[in-house]
Amino acid sequence: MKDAQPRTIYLKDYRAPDYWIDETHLTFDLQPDATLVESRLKVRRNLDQGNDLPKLVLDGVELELVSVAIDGQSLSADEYVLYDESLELPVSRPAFELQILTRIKPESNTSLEGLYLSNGMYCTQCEAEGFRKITFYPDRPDVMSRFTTKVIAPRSYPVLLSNGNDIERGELDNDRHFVTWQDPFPKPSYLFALVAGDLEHVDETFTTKNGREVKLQLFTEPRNIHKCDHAMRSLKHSMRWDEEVYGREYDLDIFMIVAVDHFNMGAMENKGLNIFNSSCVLASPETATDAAFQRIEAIVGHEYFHNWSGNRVTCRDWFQLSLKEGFTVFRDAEFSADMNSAAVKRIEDVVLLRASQFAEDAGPMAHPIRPESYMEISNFYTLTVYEKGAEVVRMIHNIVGKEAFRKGSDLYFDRHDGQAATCEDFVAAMEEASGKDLEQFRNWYNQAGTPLLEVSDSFDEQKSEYHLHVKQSCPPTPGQKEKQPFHIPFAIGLLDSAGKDIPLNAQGDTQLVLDVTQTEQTFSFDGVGERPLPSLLRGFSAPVKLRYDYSAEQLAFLMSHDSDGFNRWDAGQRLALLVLEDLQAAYRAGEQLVLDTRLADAYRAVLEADDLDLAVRAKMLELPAEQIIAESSDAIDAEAIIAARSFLKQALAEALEPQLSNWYTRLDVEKPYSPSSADIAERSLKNTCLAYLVLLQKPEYRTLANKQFAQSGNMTDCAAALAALVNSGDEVLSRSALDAFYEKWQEDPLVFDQWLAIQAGSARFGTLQRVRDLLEHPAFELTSPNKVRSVVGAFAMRNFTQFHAGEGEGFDFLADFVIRLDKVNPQIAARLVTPITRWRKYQSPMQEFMHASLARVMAAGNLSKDLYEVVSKGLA
Ligand code: B3K
Ligand code: ZN
Repeated sequence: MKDAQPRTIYLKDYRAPDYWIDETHLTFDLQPDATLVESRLKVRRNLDQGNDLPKLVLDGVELELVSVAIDGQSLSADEYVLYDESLELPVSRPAFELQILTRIKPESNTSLEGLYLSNGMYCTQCEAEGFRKITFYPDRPDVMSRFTTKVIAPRSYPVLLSNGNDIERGELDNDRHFVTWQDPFPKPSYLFALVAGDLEHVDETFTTKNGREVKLQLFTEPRNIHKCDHAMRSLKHSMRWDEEVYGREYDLDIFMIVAVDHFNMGAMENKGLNIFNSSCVLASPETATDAAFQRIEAIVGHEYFHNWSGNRVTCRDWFQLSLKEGFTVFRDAEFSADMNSAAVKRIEDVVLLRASQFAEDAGPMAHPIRPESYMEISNFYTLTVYEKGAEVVRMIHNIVGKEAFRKGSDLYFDRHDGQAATCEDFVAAMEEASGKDLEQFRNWYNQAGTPLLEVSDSFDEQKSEYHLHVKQSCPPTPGQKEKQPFHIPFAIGLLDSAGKDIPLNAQGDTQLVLDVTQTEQTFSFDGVGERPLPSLLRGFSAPVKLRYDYSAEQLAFLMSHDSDGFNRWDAGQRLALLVLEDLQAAYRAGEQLVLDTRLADAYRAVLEADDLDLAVRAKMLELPAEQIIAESSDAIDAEAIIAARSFLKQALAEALEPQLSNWYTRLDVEKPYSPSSADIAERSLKNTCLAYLVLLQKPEYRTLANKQFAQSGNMTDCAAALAALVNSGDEVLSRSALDAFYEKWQEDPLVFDQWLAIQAGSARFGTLQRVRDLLEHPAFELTSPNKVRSVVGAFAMRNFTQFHAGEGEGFDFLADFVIRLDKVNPQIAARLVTPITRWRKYQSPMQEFMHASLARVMAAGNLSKDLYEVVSKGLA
């Protein structure tokens, strides 16, 4: 176990490494309980750090050291010092060869970091600090080395993979064989990977723009081999897209993807050998939803794009994580936007940001996209580093423009190819290529918290002048009381009374990106003939909260007239939030809740409009999630939020029944499945309508849902119908549909996970008792992050209604579960505990319940470093 109080690491303490490792030669002799790892390192003093020869300190955790030798001379135990998490070696020459033999136990590694077994397959996860669980090494991203890896295993593991190109293979005694891999590109240890198993593969080739033939291989367990097509197609699209949009070409002869069931996150970009959570790569129409198809395309793209933004140019230290993650999320978002509906992609990303990243920014773990300190780096793979990081890159794109952005990215890649770079290097390249001053913009890298833009306006009829007054502020976050003003690109347009865009300058531009740089600023527009209605923060041009005193009528007007598709959707969200606020107030005052007909009229207009694409229409009919409503209030009143939102959903279903049912009937047509955006849009609108209709408690709609459940040939329609039934409140119908689904799909772990998540995530069905029962299901595994996320994640993070029900029983359950999980998988435990660390934002008595549960976790003692950091900051 770890120290009671883990050490905090600071960015300001960064020092370049004392030694470089020019070559790394590894030999793995794989055994479940005793894998031998031999490592031969060519070590060289980093002379920039001095001419002396300090001790060589290597990272190493939970390793058995078998032997260590320098230039062929074995060291005796008194010549080195072995600490809990490091090995200190004497150095007498500036360059030498170091040979270390260690023994590890993959079969008992449930943390899923380092080398472990998943369904009998060996695989690795080294980012961020997993390599130190494989062998002693300077496990830091600025030490880049050329790796050669020999994998030895019994022949019952026919597939043996590592990074780079396969240079030798052969047979050995005792029914064993080996394959040797060589990666010509220097890389940090976090990009190392190894896989060994009884796997099948599908193969394709891709010819790069310069005519290089690349072999593409996707490996899975034999039972899943029919689920690889979509990922393979997505990979080819990604490779082409990166050539066309960023001029980036693939650089090895082979690119491999392996699907594994036990994985802590979505996927990992190991050089030439990406390892994927099977849920993020395997899909067939019968077993995967549209959302899964789109997620796969995005993640395959994301990992592939890392080959340049992450691998060829990597990070100097983990504080720079957003350098590769924020940039790569931006790249994958643009890729998805190009492959599908750009408007829907933007809406989904903003929903994620508002529902979850804003909460992170307002919580006890708030950190800038480049954090200043951490105890456990795994805790900083956050929505802030990833999603807000991507928004920061998007803002640079908005400020410098498309062409200069491309020049800047070319400069960045060329200048830092083969290096470990910093966020500053990225901004400097963008600044140089564009000639724009990004000095103040750098505050986005240093300051945490979500800025607030408070906007008011005035109109001088006589002078035909319109003024926008903008005030920016940012709430204090842990360790940062005062904030400097941000440079905020603020995209706006002005609508006339007919709903048309007003020209804003002599060039006739109808949209401008205003540079908000001061705490208070006024922007003036002349030649404006009538008082306009402003359309603000178009396309969500910056990750900020916007306050402007729109009336319900103005929002309804924007919903049907704004030329910016994103803002049409956003006006609907704002209108719904206004209505929900009034409903919450009425609920608290004990008054009867009544539907605001202005919202019903606006939603009716959405259903009846003839100029709206179906996917955006579906999004416009979705009420803001409870988390978003919560985020917009200063003190969260969970009970009032739940009451208001569920009333509103029901009331809208009643008010819009004819239109909803009309759309459902129009779209309920049999056709072969395709994950094209047009078909996804149709299914999305159809299932949105169904979800409303089943709330009406009418037998005909339940029959519809039942029919769709029984007859649909694709998982999107099947799962949507099941969720509708489970949310309908009809216990008998829900049970029988769930049983039928289970009967059919129990052998497919990915579908079984959906069965778990639909129950644990249901506002009606996912009660605490049901969740407890699911944990007892024979197919539930505590060692599988996918299963844990499907039950406990779905309940605590996505089932606002049931998680907050009662008197904190859900919080206590979460605390107990997290304490238990911490012994198995600390990374996942630390993630799951987050909801109860946000107790300060809640009203009494919810706040006290949450705090008590969180305190119980701390009191359990002996916490992992991961969990300790999150809980201690949550209690501070
Ligand atoms: N780079 C990995 C994340 C690794 C997380 C380690 N705790 C996946 C990705 O962002 O592409
Ligand atoms: Zn990534």
